[in-house]
Amino acid sequence: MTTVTDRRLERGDAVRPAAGIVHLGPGAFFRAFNAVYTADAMEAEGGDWGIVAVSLKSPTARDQLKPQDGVYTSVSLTPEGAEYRVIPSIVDVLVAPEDPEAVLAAMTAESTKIVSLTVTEKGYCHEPSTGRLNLKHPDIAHDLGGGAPRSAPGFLVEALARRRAAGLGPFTVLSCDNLPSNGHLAKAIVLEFARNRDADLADWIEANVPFPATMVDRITPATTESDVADLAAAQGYADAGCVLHEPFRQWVIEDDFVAGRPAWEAGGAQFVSAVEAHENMKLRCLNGTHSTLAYLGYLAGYETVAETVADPAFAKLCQKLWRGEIVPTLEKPEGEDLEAYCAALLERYRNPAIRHRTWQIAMDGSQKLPQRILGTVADNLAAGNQPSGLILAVAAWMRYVGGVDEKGAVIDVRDPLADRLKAASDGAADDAALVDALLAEREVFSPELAGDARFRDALVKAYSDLKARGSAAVVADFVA
Ligand code: CS2
Repeated sequence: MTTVTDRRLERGDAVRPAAGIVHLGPGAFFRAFNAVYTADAMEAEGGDWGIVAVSLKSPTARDQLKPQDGVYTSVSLTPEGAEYRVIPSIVDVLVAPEDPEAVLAAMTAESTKIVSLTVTEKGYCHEPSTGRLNLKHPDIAHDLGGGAPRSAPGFLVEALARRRAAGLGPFTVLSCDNLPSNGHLAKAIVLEFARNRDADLADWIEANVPFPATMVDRITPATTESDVADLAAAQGYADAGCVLHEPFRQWVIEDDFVAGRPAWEAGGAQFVSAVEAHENMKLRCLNGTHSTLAYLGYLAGYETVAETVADPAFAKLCQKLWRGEIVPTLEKPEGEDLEAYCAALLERYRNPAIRHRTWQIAMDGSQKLPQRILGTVADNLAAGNQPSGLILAVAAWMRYVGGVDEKGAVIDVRDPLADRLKAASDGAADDAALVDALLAEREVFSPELAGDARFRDALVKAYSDLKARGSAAVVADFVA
């Protein structure tokens, strides 16, 4: 069978751009998002914005992409059918643990103007409840010890230190993860790391390196083997690196770049002076209900988001959360209509062509809950409202991390704190003790929130209710 590379050569567009970006985190989201916008920018305006994609962990992306020259297919799944596009933005793929010096060489190349990141929440090695760098994180402790870096903060600081020593200018650090004020968070973490190494270096970074914040949005489920087979059947070529995603995409970026940037606006990116209101809207409205659907939907036996919201009670749950608990906490971002935004979200969740597993979204809840749900809960409590729906979502997370589903089957819980959370659940004498043990997890819950009796007592009730009656019945009652 021909490959995606042959297909591209047949079309005659074999000239590749030179590299201008190093990207940490070459997973499906990056391929469906950053690399697509960059392809749009280069098609519209040219420029040497080829991307060196770096995996900090596994060789999977390299093994998929290297044999096909970094080229792959982005498949847009509309309810009416699929649209295929070959993306040529990736010019090299590196695996950091195999050769950290090669990664540092790319990051310190004179031509590198931007280092962007999609390393997921846990890649920041921070404490999600406070946003501080976790100095006890094994990779951070290792990197501060001075060996070849392993963590994203470790690579960023080492590369910036070398650029400074060599008299090269800095690069822009562009966080594209679902974290609140992701640019400020990345900056705080990099500075804290640098300060633990060398105060002068930290001052230099603070004065010279921009960390623009971004809001990123495109639903991109993990690619499966059957997706690769479907693409081969539909298009007649093999592509192990393909990605599938919804048609919708939105990228809002603070326009603060030290050495230029691609014309991402050619793909529709919005450049603004402040991103925070956009980020909060997206994190709380989309990711907040995504996580809610993931835990409650998984417990109710639903495999995907589309299946979950096909149950009218779960669709109503989203609407009730948006209207009653989430939107009232938001500042309206410029150019957005919050009601229309939420209505469109439900349509996106309903897209029957997207198989986004509740299990996938349920991953890493300890890293996701604070910015997706707990901040909204705290704002409601401060305003004197009881956010009963979001409390139900937190109780469902507590059920989920206990590791046993409603039929008694084991749940494959993926979370950096999975063992600790399971031990806390297993050691508890009753439901109240279990809730208290999980609330004592300081990486997730702030002392103020954990100590709020309105929250804690409602959680115990919701947890017991879910355990006694099951998620589907509890959700149906809640929206009745
Ligand atoms: C999802 C997100 O996996 C998850 O936790 O909530 O990846 C979501 O699909 C994206 O943020 C959409 O932009």
